[in-house]
Amino acid sequence: MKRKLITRIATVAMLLGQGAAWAAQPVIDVYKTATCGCCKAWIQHLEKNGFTVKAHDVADTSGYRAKFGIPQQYGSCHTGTVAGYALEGHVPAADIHRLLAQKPKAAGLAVPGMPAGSPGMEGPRQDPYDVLLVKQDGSATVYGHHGSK
Ligand SMILES: [Cu+2]
Repeated sequence: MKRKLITRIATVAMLLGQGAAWAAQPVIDVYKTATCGCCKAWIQHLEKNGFTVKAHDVADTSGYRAKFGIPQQYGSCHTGTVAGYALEGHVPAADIHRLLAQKPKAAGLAVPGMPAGSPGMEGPRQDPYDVLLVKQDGSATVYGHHGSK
Protein backbone atom coordinates (compact mmCIF):
# COMPACT_ATOMS: atom_id res chain seq x y z
CA MET A 1 0.00 0.00 0.00
CA LYS A 2 2.71 2.37 1.08
CA ARG A 3 4.67 1.68 -2.08
CA LYS A 4 1.71 2.55 -4.26
CA LEU A 5 1.31 5.84 -2.43
CA ILE A 6 5.00 6.63 -2.82
CA THR A 7 4.79 5.83 -6.53
CA ARG A 8 1.84 8.18 -6.84
CA ILE A 9 3.69 10.94 -4.97
CA ALA A 10 6.73 10.39 -7.19
CA THR A 11 4.56 10.67 -10.30
CA VAL A 12 3.06 13.94 -9.10
CA ALA A 13 6.53 15.25 -8.25
CA MET A 14 7.76 14.35 -11.71
CA LEU A 15 4.81 16.13 -13.29
CA LEU A 16 5.85 19.18 -11.32
CA GLY A 17 9.35 18.81 -12.70
CA GLN A 18 10.86 17.87 -9.37
CA GLY A 19 11.41 14.20 -10.11
CA ALA A 20 15.18 14.38 -10.14
CA ALA A 21 15.42 16.12 -6.78
CA TRP A 22 13.05 13.63 -5.16
CA ALA A 23 14.82 10.63 -6.64
CA ALA A 24 18.18 11.91 -5.42
CA GLN A 25 17.07 12.15 -1.80
CA PRO A 26 14.58 9.45 -0.85
CA VAL A 27 13.56 9.49 2.81
CA ILE A 28 14.71 6.59 4.96
CA ASP A 29 12.72 5.89 8.12
CA VAL A 30 14.90 4.30 10.81
CA TYR A 31 13.61 2.45 13.89
CA LYS A 32 16.22 2.20 16.63
CA THR A 33 16.57 2.25 20.39
CA ALA A 34 17.37 5.61 22.01
CA THR A 35 20.72 4.45 23.40
CA CYS A 36 22.13 2.92 20.20
CA GLY A 37 25.31 4.80 19.24
CA CYS A 38 26.22 2.85 16.11
CA CYS A 39 22.67 3.41 14.82
CA LYS A 40 23.29 7.16 14.97
CA ALA A 41 26.63 6.73 13.20
CA TRP A 42 24.91 4.75 10.43
CA ILE A 43 22.30 7.50 10.05
CA GLN A 44 25.10 10.07 9.65
CA HIS A 45 26.63 7.85 6.95
CA LEU A 46 23.30 7.84 5.09
CA GLU A 47 22.91 11.62 5.37
CA LYS A 48 26.44 12.14 4.10
CA ASN A 49 25.47 10.09 1.06
CA GLY A 50 22.43 12.08 0.03
CA PHE A 51 19.60 10.49 2.02
CA THR A 52 17.13 12.25 4.25
CA VAL A 53 16.63 10.22 7.42
CA LYS A 54 13.72 10.25 9.84
CA ALA A 55 14.80 8.47 13.03
CA HIS A 56 12.27 6.92 15.38
CA ASP A 57 13.29 5.80 18.88
CA VAL A 58 11.45 2.62 19.85
CA ALA A 59 11.69 0.22 22.80
CA ASP A 60 12.28 -2.85 20.64
CA THR A 61 13.15 -3.06 16.94
CA SER A 62 12.28 -6.75 16.43
CA GLY A 63 8.59 -6.03 15.82
CA TYR A 64 9.52 -3.60 13.02
CA ARG A 65 11.91 -6.15 11.53
CA ALA A 66 9.10 -8.72 11.39
CA LYS A 67 6.62 -6.19 10.02
CA PHE A 68 8.98 -5.26 7.17
CA GLY A 69 9.60 -8.91 6.23
CA ILE A 70 13.13 -9.44 7.55
CA PRO A 71 13.54 -12.80 9.37
CA GLN A 72 15.06 -12.46 12.85
CA GLN A 73 18.10 -14.52 11.78
CA TYR A 74 19.23 -11.52 9.67
CA GLY A 75 18.63 -9.11 12.54
CA SER A 76 20.85 -6.23 13.63
CA CYS A 77 20.49 -3.20 15.89
CA HIS A 78 18.17 -1.09 13.74
CA THR A 79 15.57 -1.47 11.01
CA GLY A 80 14.78 1.06 8.30
CA THR A 81 12.50 1.45 5.31
CA VAL A 82 12.95 3.25 2.03
CA ALA A 83 10.54 3.22 -0.92
CA GLY A 84 8.83 0.08 0.39
CA TYR A 85 12.08 -1.80 1.04
CA ALA A 86 13.39 -2.85 4.43
CA LEU A 87 16.94 -1.96 5.47
CA GLU A 88 18.24 -4.09 8.31
CA GLY A 89 21.49 -3.22 10.04
CA HIS A 90 24.57 -1.38 8.81
CA VAL A 91 23.80 -1.42 5.07
CA PRO A 92 26.19 0.81 3.06
CA ALA A 93 24.55 3.75 1.24
CA ALA A 94 26.02 2.57 -2.08
CA ASP A 95 24.03 -0.67 -1.87
CA ILE A 96 20.86 1.29 -1.05
CA HIS A 97 21.40 3.53 -4.09
CA ARG A 98 21.86 0.39 -6.21
CA LEU A 99 18.70 -1.16 -4.74
CA LEU A 100 16.67 1.94 -5.59
CA ALA A 101 18.08 2.03 -9.13
CA GLN A 102 17.61 -1.70 -9.86
CA LYS A 103 14.31 -2.11 -7.94
CA PRO A 104 14.53 -5.91 -7.53
CA LYS A 105 11.52 -7.86 -6.27
CA ALA A 106 12.51 -8.25 -2.62
CA ALA A 107 11.69 -7.41 0.99
CA GLY A 108 14.92 -5.45 1.30
CA LEU A 109 18.58 -5.48 2.26
CA ALA A 110 20.17 -6.80 5.44
CA VAL A 111 23.59 -6.82 7.07
CA PRO A 112 23.09 -9.34 9.89
CA GLY A 113 24.78 -8.65 13.21
CA MET A 114 27.11 -5.67 13.44
CA PRO A 115 30.25 -6.35 11.38
CA ALA A 116 33.34 -4.35 12.35
CA GLY A 117 34.17 -1.83 9.64
CA SER A 118 30.65 -1.50 8.22
CA PRO A 119 29.17 2.04 8.01
CA GLY A 120 28.56 3.18 11.59
CA MET A 121 30.85 0.45 12.92
CA GLU A 122 34.15 2.01 11.88
CA GLY A 123 37.18 1.22 14.00
CA PRO A 124 40.59 -0.37 13.89
CA ARG A 125 39.13 -3.67 12.70
CA GLN A 126 37.70 -4.32 9.24
CA ASP A 127 35.90 -7.62 8.88
CA PRO A 128 34.61 -8.84 5.53
CA TYR A 129 30.81 -8.89 5.38
CA ASP A 130 27.96 -9.45 2.95
CA VAL A 131 24.92 -7.35 2.21
CA LEU A 132 22.01 -9.74 1.72
CA LEU A 133 19.07 -9.26 -0.61
CA VAL A 134 16.17 -10.70 1.38
CA LYS A 135 13.33 -12.02 -0.76
CA GLN A 136 9.67 -11.86 0.13
CA ASP A 137 9.73 -15.58 1.09
CA GLY A 138 12.48 -14.93 3.64
CA SER A 139 15.31 -16.48 1.62
CA ALA A 140 18.38 -14.39 0.84
CA THR A 141 21.15 -14.02 -1.71
CA VAL A 142 24.38 -12.01 -1.54
CA TYR A 143 23.82 -8.53 -3.00
CA GLY A 144 27.16 -6.99 -2.13
CA HIS A 145 30.44 -7.90 -0.47
CA HIS A 146 32.57 -5.47 1.55
CA GLY A 147 35.77 -5.48 3.48
CA SER A 148 38.81 -7.60 2.79
CA LYS A 149 38.87 -11.06 1.14
CU1 LIG B 1 24.91 -1.43 15.18
